[in-house]
Amino acid sequence: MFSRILSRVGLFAAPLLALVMAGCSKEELTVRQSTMDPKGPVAQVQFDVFMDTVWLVVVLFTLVGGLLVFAVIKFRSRPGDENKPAIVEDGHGNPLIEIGLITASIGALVVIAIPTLSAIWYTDDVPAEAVPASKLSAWYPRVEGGRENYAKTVEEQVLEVDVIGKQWWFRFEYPQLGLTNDAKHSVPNELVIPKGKAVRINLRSEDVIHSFWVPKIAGKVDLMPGRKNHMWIQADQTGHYYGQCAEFCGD
Ligand SMILES: [Cu+2]
Repeated sequence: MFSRILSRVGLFAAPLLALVMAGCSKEELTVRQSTMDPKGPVAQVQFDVFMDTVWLVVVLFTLVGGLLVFAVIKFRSRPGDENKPAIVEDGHGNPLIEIGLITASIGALVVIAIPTLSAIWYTDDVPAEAVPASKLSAWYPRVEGGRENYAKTVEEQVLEVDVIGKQWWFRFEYPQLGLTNDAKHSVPNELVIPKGKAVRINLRSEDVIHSFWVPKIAGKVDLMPGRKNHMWIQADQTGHYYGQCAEFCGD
């Protein structure tokens, strides 16, 4: 009996599993824009929250699905059941099970809430522990007595980049380095940051709603007209990371 059920389940499950696994190959994960291939602490923390949730859901799915399969098999109709009354008398159920399920649900929410909330706090702004290594003086070549010698107050700051959303493109400005709003110094579409250093990103829009997104570095954050927004990013490896606006911002 069980082997027949198993073979039937396998008939559907095996191709489905193969299909799912095909989407999980390492090559699929290393495309230009992939949240499954984090290359910095912000993307890593967000990916970890995702995986925490996935594993919890896998456990819940197995429990609930397993109970369902168990009930379907155990309480299936058997030969001779035709003589039994079709409608079973209603009962209140088992209060212990009900309370247990409510408690377990709350427990599952708490288990998800802890990494989620800590990730929200962590990704909000450059964390205190990352600031010492990310000061401008730590990475920007300081030419003694030369014109590149920035004021001490500036060197103590974390590198900030202003990201300005435009329709179909982004403009990047580096105010501390004097690379600001003019045709010569603001940079379209290509953001350059030092490796392994936290960078604070100030987001604003000059037209419509945009969403700044470099999947391997950090999750998307919206740029709202008339509002300031911020995020921080860090790339732990040298390389080119592709991103895009995650809002349709034309027309
Ligand atoms: Cu846009």
